[in-house]
Amino acid sequence: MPKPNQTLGEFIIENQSDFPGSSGELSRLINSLRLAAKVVNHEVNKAGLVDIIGAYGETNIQGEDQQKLDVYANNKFIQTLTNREIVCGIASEENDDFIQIEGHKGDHQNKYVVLMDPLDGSSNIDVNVSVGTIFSIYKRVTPVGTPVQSEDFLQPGNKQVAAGYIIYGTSTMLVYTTGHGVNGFTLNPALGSWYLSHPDMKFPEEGQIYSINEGNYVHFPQGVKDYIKYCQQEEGNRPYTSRYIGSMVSDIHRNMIKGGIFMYPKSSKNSSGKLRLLYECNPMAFLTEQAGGKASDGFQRIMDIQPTELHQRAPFFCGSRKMVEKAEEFMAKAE
Ligand code: AHM
Ligand code: MG
Repeated sequence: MPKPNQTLGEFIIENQSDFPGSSGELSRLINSLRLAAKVVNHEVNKAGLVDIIGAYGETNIQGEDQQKLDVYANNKFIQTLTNREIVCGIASEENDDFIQIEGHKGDHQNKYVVLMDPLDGSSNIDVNVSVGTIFSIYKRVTPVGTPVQSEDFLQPGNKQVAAGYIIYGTSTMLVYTTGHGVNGFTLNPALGSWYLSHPDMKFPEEGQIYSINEGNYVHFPQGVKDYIKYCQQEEGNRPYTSRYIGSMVSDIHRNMIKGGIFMYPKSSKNSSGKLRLLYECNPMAFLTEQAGGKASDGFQRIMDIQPTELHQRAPFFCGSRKMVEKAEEFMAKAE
């Protein structure tokens, strides 16, 4: 049972049994992520002070402009995990292909792969709105001792051993799960320590917030249009409140605490929506389910989708269980 005021380091030691196999590899991996997160946090906080904001002049493989801090965060997480020889492979939203990490002995001995979106919502940096890092961890499926292959990364979300996000917000938090509930730690920037501030986080079963980019309304499928109208009707605890930051980590973090649904559906412009299954949907789905919520593509459980491509996208409905179920009802009815 988590104790308040515990540091993340203490929490990891006390909850070793939450780490499958308990060889210490996964806890060292989480330790490396929290270290890189502190460095990235420092840089994100400086964004308004130094000339680090603005497009970097590169375009990522999704055809979007990269911001300088995306590149910085991507490099920092990759460097930290590579230098500490803690994983055998990394896939990042910002890289075309996955990276094989052989280790200094060249023997490919590590067993975990990390998939990440190093700085989600980075278009918000210029306007001082919260951004986040999302990570997802799997055990490799190819034999230890050989270089990682694409099948090590193309695993369904239900095979994740851990996932989490860092939210660089009014305060910086690290929220993660190893499949034994969700715990949130807040960074004390003066001390550089993460404190257990949100033990055993739970999505309320039912909420009153819906989060969706309604500017795309005309392009949405009929089921989504009908559900939005339902959210706006005056009946019972409705109309709901609409809240959309455009930074998924922040939108879902708020909904997890207050109760709500986040949606990024497909549209007539984009047949699979926008969000990436491996870097964004799966880790947020694992956290959501571990917090008692539900995550689907409108019809089926996100974590049961078998990925076929690293940068594959998926429609995403995620949040309080009853709200997601209601949205799915509307989707099925409109089929
Ligand atoms: P990014 O990975 O390029 O930052 O895009 C993901 C972000 C999410 O954080 C957010 O929910 C979504 O894009 C917002 O998109 P839109 O502006 O289309 O509503
Ligand atoms: Mg993203």
